Amino acid sequence: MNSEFDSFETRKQQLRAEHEALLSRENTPVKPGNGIYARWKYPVLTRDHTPLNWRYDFDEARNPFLMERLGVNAAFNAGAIKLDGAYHLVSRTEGNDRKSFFAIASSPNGVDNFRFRDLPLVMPETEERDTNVYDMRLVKHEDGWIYGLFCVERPDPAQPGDNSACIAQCGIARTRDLDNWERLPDLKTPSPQQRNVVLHPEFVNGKYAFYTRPQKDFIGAAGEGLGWGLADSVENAFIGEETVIEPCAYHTIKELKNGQGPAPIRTAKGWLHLAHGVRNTASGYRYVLYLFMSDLDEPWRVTHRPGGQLIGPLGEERWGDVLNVAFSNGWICDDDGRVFIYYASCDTRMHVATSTVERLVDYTLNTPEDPLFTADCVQQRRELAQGNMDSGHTF
Ligand code: M1P
Repeated sequence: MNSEFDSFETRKQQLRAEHEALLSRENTPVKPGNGIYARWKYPVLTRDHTPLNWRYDFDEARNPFLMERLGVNAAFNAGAIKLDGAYHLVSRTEGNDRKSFFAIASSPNGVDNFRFRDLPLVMPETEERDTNVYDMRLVKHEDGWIYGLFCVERPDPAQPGDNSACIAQCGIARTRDLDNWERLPDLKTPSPQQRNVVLHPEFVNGKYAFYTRPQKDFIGAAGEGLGWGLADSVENAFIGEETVIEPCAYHTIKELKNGQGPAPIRTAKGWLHLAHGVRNTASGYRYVLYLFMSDLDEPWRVTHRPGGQLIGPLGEERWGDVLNVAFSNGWICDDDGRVFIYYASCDTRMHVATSTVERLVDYTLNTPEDPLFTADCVQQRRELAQGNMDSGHTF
């Protein structure tokens, strides 16, 4: 009878061959797509992309069975930045112990061949230890630093003994090279909890500007929407007044909560924003991605709200640790206007969809706003179909 376990050496060779085949697999765009963006066939990061060295002890004396010693459960919700010609993702990498940590994976072309660095990133802590950190938004600010803003989770001191009671806040760190990070004090805002905080890439009225997400408790947002606030300093960031600029709305994709994705992209027509919207369903929350645009001089003033979702979980993207979730906190805009939208499915893996600034701006300016009433939605669709029929297109 065949043994289910091969020798140490054979298993080692198999593990390495499989890993290399995965890392070097060529990705391809799925055609014809919707014309707004192209999804790419394979996930760009999964737990299996993480280095074997992080998971196995390859010393036969210490690990004679070549067992996985520290498993990795998922690689998702990655921040993104292009630096020195390479596409970098700072992945939320989750160990089998449920703790997330940051790790950088880089690719020469942005769509495949992402390889993690030899070691995970070391994020310095503040005086208050971080139980968990995740969902980094990377932004190259006009002050010259690259900032990483992320969620920091700690137990709620007001509810000792309740293991589900925790507080989410916004951690802030900065770097020049992605290798060495300086941790700054956490952001302070009027909201008791914060998640999905993003730094605007430019000063606004001489101040650091933040997109925030006021929350009433750890899971529940305040139901108001995506917020905005200014801080005099980033070294001791404090927002005194938080204003909702992109509200939640009944019977829309952002009925329950929403949150800024990555930092917005400056375009000739305005700041282009990617966000996630959440609604409740009989099978739990559904997270989808959507676009909106705000004014170049007054980024807090939203000018265009194309109705509905841009990207929702599709096919195998629908399953994973947290079902029905598309989430993005990273995109890259190349000098030639090509946009790489990195999105995670179901808190499990990372995908890429590619587009251009021109296409996304066209979509944002020309997609009608959600009219909020079904009869008006029917009217929008009838006008589209009628226009086609009038010009002889009878598909
Ligand atoms: O599980 C889905 C997402 O839930 C949270 O997002 P939000 O704060 O908008 O509800 C985050 O924990 C995010 O990481 C996660 O993907």
